[in-house]
Amino acid sequence: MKREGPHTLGVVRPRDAAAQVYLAASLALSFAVPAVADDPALTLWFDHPAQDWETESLPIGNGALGAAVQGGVVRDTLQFNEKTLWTGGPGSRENPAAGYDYGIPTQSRVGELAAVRQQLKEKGALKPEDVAGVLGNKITAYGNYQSFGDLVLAFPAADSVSDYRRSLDLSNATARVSYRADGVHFSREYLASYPDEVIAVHLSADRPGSINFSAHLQVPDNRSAEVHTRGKRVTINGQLHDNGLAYETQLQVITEGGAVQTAENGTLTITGADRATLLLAAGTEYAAEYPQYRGQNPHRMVQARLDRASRKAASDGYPVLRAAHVADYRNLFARVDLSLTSNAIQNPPPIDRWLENYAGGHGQFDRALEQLYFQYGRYLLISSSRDGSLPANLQGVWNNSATPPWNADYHANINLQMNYWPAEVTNLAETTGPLFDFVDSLQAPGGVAAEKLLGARGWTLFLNTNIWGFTGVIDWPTAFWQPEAGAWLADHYYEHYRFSGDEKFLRERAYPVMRGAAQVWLDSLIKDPRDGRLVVSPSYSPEHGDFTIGAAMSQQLVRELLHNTRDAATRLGDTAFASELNIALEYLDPGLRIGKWGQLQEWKQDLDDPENQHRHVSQLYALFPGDEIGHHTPALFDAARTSLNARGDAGTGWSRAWKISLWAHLDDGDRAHKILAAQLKDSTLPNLWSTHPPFQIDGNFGATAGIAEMLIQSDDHAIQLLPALPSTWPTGHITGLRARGGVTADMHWREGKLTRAQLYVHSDRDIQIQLPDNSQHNLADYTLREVGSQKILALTGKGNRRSFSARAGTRYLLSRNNQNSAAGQG
Ligand code: FUC
Repeated sequence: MKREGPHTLGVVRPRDAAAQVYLAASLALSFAVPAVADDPALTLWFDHPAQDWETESLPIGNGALGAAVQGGVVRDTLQFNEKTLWTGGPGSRENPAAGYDYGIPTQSRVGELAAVRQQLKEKGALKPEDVAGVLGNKITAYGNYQSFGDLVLAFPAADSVSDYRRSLDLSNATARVSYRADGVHFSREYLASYPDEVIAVHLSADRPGSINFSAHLQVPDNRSAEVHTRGKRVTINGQLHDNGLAYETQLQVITEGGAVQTAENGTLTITGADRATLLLAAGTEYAAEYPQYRGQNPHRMVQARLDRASRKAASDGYPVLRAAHVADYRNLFARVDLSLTSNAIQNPPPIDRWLENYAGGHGQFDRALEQLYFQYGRYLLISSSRDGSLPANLQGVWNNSATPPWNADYHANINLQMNYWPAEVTNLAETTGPLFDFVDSLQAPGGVAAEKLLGARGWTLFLNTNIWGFTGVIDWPTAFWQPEAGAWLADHYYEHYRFSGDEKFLRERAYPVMRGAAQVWLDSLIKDPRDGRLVVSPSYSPEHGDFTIGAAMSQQLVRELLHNTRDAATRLGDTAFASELNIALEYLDPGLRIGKWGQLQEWKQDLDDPENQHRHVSQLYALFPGDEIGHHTPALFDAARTSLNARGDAGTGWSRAWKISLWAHLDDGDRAHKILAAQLKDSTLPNLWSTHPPFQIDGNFGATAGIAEMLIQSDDHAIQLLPALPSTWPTGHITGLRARGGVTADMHWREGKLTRAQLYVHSDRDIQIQLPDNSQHNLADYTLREVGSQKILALTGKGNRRSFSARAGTRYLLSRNNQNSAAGQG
């Protein structure tokens, strides 16, 4: 775990005034409920308990733990998860004879691979079923992400219930249920604390002695379960039947006033309390270590966590636990503020109605919903990806099923990557820690996979992975062969370096992974007999068409990886490897071709059908998230637009989300916004979870990234401010976005024009600023000042792209001339 030492109240940064207000308000908690009012612009609320887990849960999480707030008045079920509770893997009894093989066949498949390559040389294309018949692998014991269980709270029936509200406030990552029953106002607050490693539920009422309820833990029957009680604590532990994975969860109640009874069956009964706090910890013996993936029995860890949190809550009270959580969360969340409305929304409708009434972005409520949806993506990422646990899976950390869709695993032909698209640009770089730890842990099995399946050195994976080092292949023809997945994941490391400029990270973390991923391709690219270029074979454009040689996405991904690795090798003095990469790059087919109807070709041959509206738009990788196509490549830029137009604006959740970023990179803010609107109308559930369908979280993350890409873009060439501002967002501001090269940017705009931008630069460098080439903007009308000294700096260059030399640790203000100060407020 990479913690910076104990998180205490001291982590409240003095400049984070809001956190201090929360702290003060929490400490002043009295019988008046709710203690802290929700921030209306950042709150999702329902006027009823969840009637359906998928569409109405309100999620909380601390990365490792997640919970879905249902909020029933008489029976409240808090379904919870811990990321490492999976069936399958080593020791699975699914098919004892076959066992678990990481998807990697015992015998090398290099001979079969050579045969497929030969056939492709001869025929040019092969049906996916035929390739899967030769290279696919019947798998067993892949496993599924599991629900850990439910914390069930039972309350006395009430004659009259009114004012019911179930809400989630993104400004402080707390959920709340409140209602009036028989004249008493009750409140339950739910949070998942990262610093204290527990889920907490705090129950209060405005009349002393009125907290009466029972609480028990319930776990699914696919495991052994022993119940132990000690004082006001209940423990359930056992092993999953499938793979023997040891798990444990503990629940503690702390009350003020009243009495607690602990029954042997594990039910805690609380009577006549003024307030009560429930604390829950959970874990398994999982360790991310190939080949066994087992560590210590979780008992001590779970016990220690709950002991620590309980001591804190018992001596200092729940407000202190809450304040530490809020401070920790806001340290990440509060970095970015987006405003698309001129007045903050005061009384938003319940989220299901708000979404239903959403009419495509016209009017304050629509824009406020878009704003909320953007921040929800950031909230979900913070809640499902924190250091010390696994990365966000297809459902983040939230799953209530024993057989979730796609096993709730990690798909790496776009989905896992998309989960992390918002991380850097929306200033949540810390959330990438679990992704890098996870990909690091794939090096060992991924090395065996590369050797057995490709006959290559280095490491890779082929499409999907679980928590058990699955790096081999499945046998589903539609998607089983994507060995470029390793290249794509390795590029995330380099992106982290490009945004942060962190040389130590490049040397110690990024480079070894990138080098291994690149090695695979040095060993397995082949020479295309047609033109002598180096190509990927067999190559498959996700998840349609035939297998061919050198499809666009394969080539683009490999080229980006070799390119980045070459740059890193040169920087780090690995010159021999840098020259090997240079030679390969010289002969590598770049996967960028313009076809007969002006499209960007998806395959090396000109096979594209203008009627094809498949959800994957893989040939556009080079436009986004790659940056090979941009203003610097005008012909390819136009071809990308032609292809994207033909593909249409529809799609599943993640597919629409990708298209938001793609249109943003084609400078078309209105088109990006049109897709965002469709995303909200047709690919979003009432609780704002994205739906494929079913619920799949990548669409949330991809859309949040898309909104950021509408407002800022950066590459080695320039930082583009407001590159794709839609006409429906005439006035607004965003603070705290990040650009490559260690820059943090705030922007204010009015009537579609940038009024001012502030850039905080973290290292000495030349910065090129680019404003949109439209009639609204002329960079000559702006003045650049150093904040503090007020010194005016010259911008050199022409048109809307000009540069200046920036100094580390300095803020620069770019403001539109002839504006009175009010106009600058945006
Ligand atoms: C990719 C997509 C599917 C689905 C799956 C989890 O294979 O093409 O649509 O999202 O991932």
